[in-house]
Amino acid sequence: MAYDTNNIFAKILRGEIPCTKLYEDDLTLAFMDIMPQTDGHALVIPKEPATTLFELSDEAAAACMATVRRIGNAQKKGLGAEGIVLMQLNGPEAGQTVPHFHIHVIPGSIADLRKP
Ligand code: DGP
Repeated sequence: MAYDTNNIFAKILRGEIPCTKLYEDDLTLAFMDIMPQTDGHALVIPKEPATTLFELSDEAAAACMATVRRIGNAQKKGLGAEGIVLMQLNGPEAGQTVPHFHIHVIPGSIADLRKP
């Protein structure tokens, strides 16, 4: 699938629309989800233009997981979260709505989610 440079996360990466930024490094950005499933629901995205996991470079995949761990640790420490749910959808058929690879980092339990 060709990467859509006008998707909302590409615009966030370019600074064209705002986000509540949690963390940023050379390869990744973490920010609050605008439609949180639970308090503290965050998203981690790579800076490289990948629509799904299957276009993502190994380097960016590793960097995303390092950032996920950083955010999850902050949720545990700052929010007292005992469980952390990771969710990652690939393709509209899976329910992916924003065509830029992202990992949901959700404090709480799978039972707390409003959508699967
Ligand atoms: P998915 O269904 O996995 O593609 O999740 C996309 C998520 O992106 C969804 O939880 C809502 C979030 N989202 C959509 N638009 C925006 C936005 O403009 N800003 C932020 N921070 N999150 C957004």
